[in-house]
Amino acid sequence: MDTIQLVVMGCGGVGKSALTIQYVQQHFVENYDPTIEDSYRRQTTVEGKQYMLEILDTAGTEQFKAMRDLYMKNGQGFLLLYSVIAQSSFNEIDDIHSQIVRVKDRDDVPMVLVGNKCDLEDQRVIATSTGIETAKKFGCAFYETSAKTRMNVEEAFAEVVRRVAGTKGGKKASKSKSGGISTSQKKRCTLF
Ligand SMILES: Nc1nc2c(ncn2[C@@H]2O[C@H](COP(=O)(O)OP(=O)(O)O)[C@@H](O)[C@H]2O)c(=O)[nH]1
Ligand SMILES: [Mg+2]
Repeated sequence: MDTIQLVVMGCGGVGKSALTIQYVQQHFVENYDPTIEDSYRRQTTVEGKQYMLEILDTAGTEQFKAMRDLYMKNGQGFLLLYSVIAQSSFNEIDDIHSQIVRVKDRDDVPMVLVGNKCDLEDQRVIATSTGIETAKKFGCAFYETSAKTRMNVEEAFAEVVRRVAGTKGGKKASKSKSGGISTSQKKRCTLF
């Protein structure tokens, strides 16, 4: 079975740990130590093939830039998280994206842009269209998720795995699913 290394990145408090734990252990953590950086394993099947995922939930606690560069070098697929209720977390995304592209030294790194906490619709400050535009600019996929309700959690991880697998097989990473938030998903989100 192939192993795929995924890295979950984004500002403190955006829900990196909650999203990772929801994906791996199927429950929502209200309070998770923000300084814990850990990696998780989960098996998954994408397009009929099994993969072992090793998911690094980053915490921004690395003392040296070199450590950050190292996990970016080792990472094969990236989830770039912001919170739809925190403008500052969205402002950081450009920097994180450029750092990944610089370290990987290629601009087709398998990546998914994720706007998390979309269950908190009444507190939203980042419009869905803003997320879609940014994902288009990066040439990556886009999902709005909720680590709380589990909305789009499986979908976001599956998409990044598909992109890594596509690259591995020598095929061009599929971009057909980029910006892939449908109106129905959006509607489902506003229900909460
Ligand atoms: N309502 C809601 N709260 C969330 C969501 N994701 C994370 N949180 C909460 O936001 C806070 C920070 O989450 P955490 O996973 O620790 O963020 P991290 O620093 O990026 O790892 C915690 O209190 C979580 O319970 C979400 O999708 N919806
Ligand atoms: Mg965390």
